Amino acid sequence: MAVAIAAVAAFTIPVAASPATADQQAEDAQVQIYEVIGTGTSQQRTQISRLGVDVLGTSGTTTTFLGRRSDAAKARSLGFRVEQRGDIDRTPGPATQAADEFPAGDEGYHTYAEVTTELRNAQSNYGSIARLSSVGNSYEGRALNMLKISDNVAMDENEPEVLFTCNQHAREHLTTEMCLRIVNRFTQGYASDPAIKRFVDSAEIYVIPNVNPDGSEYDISGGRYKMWRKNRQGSGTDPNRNWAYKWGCCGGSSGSPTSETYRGTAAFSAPETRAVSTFVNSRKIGGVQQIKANIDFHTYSELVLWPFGYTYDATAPGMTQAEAQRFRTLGRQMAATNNYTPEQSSDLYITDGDINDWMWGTHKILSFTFEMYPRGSSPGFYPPDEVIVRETTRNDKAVDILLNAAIG
Ligand code: 0X9
Ligand code: CA
Ligand code: CA
Ligand code: CA
Ligand code: ZN
Repeated sequence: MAVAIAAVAAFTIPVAASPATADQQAEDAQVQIYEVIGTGTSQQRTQISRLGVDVLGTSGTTTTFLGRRSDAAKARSLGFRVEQRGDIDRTPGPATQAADEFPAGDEGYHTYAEVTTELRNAQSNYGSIARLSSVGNSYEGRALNMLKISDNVAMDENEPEVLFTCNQHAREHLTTEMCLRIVNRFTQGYASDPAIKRFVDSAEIYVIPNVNPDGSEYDISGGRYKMWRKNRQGSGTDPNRNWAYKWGCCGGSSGSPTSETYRGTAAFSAPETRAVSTFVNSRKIGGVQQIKANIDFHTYSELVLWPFGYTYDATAPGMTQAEAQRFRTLGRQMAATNNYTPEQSSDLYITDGDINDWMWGTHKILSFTFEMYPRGSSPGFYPPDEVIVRETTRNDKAVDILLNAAIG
């Protein structure tokens, strides 16, 4: 109903209605955190995400979103109980300058410059197994760093390849730390740990710690967090709605540039997803995709998710029953090691244009999304840096399971 009224109003000569005070107007425009109770099913969560609001996470039967008062009203008119949790400052800033550090107390997180330094150090300390490159540039021109880890790293050997991607979403900083954990574990452990050595010798491991460096730098610029999700192209494209497989097909993304799930003007209109996809395409050699498996790390909700996200169906064109079973088995095995919840990604909510659907749908890459710590909305996207070690090592075994699946 609210939609119909708004549409009519657009064609009506504006009437001097009871003027809203500046305070009221400011309050209506203010983006706030809301919790929707009674969203225990994927259909219910899809109803919420289709409002075009910024779904922050879900836990049990509660879904947390960032939106305006009118969004909360829409959710209520769908029959949900909605509670307001707090305000958030989303004042847009100028194009992103390099951030010196994370906000006070969280310096243990790595800025883009600090990540770059870590990767350079990995290459210089472990040059025979670690090699730094870039798959392209972000919208604002930052190199999209990639570290390859393997024996004979300068050579393209006939070994199964595995890709770890992090930080598609700007504010999901814990994921960048996850990629750095993978880098450090497989380089520093090589000489002393036979299990690590076996992985590095028998696979080619690619790690991209910052798929969306403009967004993550923007999110921490000025010394306080901004709850930024998208890239920094115009009003921002959601990278995880911009992948080309069934892009925009199914009501799992938005065509409105200001939406937090804006899919962009076309598939791969975002330079970041375009660059990563071009790299993945380039790994198809003699008709055989070399990359066998991928984890794309996100926060939060403690989930292990697999495709397809565009449909509730477990099987679909390009996903046989046996393939769906493989995802389920592997997903459950990994989840048993980190105590996350395993499910098909559409069990969370429908998306179209996400990375897993493209990786699997286009290349048959076993592609998972991990939604990391925390399980519920506190501390949300900004856990203190004290948890980094615990919450990244928590995924060591799951990472090894994926590597074993790729090595076969
Ligand atoms: O919405 C997303 O892109 C991911 N969640 S997040 O809170 N990190 O933004 C989940 C994508 C997984 N795919 C589906 N749920 N279909
Ligand atoms: Ca730091
Ligand atoms: Ca090798
Ligand atoms: Ca190879
Ligand atoms: Zn995310």
